[in-house]
Amino acid sequence: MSTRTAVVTGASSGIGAATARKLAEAGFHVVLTARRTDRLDALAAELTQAGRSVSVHALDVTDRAAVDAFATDLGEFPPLHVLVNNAGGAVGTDPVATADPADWRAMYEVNVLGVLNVTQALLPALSASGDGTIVVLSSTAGLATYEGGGGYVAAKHGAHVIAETLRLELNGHPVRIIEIAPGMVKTEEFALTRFRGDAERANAVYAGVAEPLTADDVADTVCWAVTRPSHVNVDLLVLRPRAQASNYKVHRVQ
Ligand code: 8X3
Repeated sequence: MSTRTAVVTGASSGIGAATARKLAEAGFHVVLTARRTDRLDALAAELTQAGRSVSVHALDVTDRAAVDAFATDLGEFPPLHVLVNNAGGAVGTDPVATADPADWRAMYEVNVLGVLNVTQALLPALSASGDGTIVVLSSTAGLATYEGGGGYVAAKHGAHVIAETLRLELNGHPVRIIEIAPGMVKTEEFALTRFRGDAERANAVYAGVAEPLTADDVADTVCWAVTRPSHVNVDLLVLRPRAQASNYKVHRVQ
C-alpha cells in the first residue's frame, strides 16, 4: 500500500506535536504545520532520526492566502488522506460583561476561521484521494459553557458546528468528519496562553487533579479514530480524565 499523507496544524507543541508523532509512528507521511518553524524543525529532526517520514511547512491557519499557497504546494505530495485541524487556543478568562472583543476576535479567527480556511483549501485533495478524513479537535468547551469561558466556548461551539455541518454536507462523498472533544488536558502551553503567561494561575487549573489527560492521551485517540476502517466514522468522541465528570465537576485532592 502506498504511503498515506496526513497534515497536522498546530504541530509545534502539545496535542498537535503528539498527534504528529503518533501518526508518523503509524506509518503516515506527516506534514507538520505551525507558525513556529524552529519547533517544527526540531520535531522533524527527531522523527526523521527515528526513521519516520515527515515534512515541515510554516503555516498560520488564520492567513487565508498562506493557506491557499500551502494547498498548492501540497500538490507535490502523494494523495492527501488525513487533515487534523488542531491549531487553536484560548485567550483570557474574562466574563462576558468585561471581556475584550479583541480576545474574542482572535479566538474566533484561530478556532473557527482557521479550521474553515484549511478545510476549504484541502478538501479537494482529500476528496480526490477517494478516502479522506478530516479531524476537528474541538473541546468540551464546544459542547457546554462555564463562567469566564465565553469567548473560547463560543469559538469552540463554532468548531463543533463546522464538524456537524460538514458531515451533513459531505454525505455521499468519500470524506468522513471526526470530531474529538477533549476536556482537561495538561499541556505545556494551553493554560499558560489563556492566562497570558501567568504560570501560577495556569498551574492552578490542574491543582490537585491526580491525572489530567496528556497530549499523548488525546493523540492516541486521534490516531485510533483515523485508523478505523474507512466506512467507520467516529462522529464525536468526548475525552476527559477520570477525575473530571463534567466541565464543572473535577475531583481534586487537597
Ligand atoms: C479545553 C477545555 O475546560 O479549559 O479545551 O475549556 S476547557
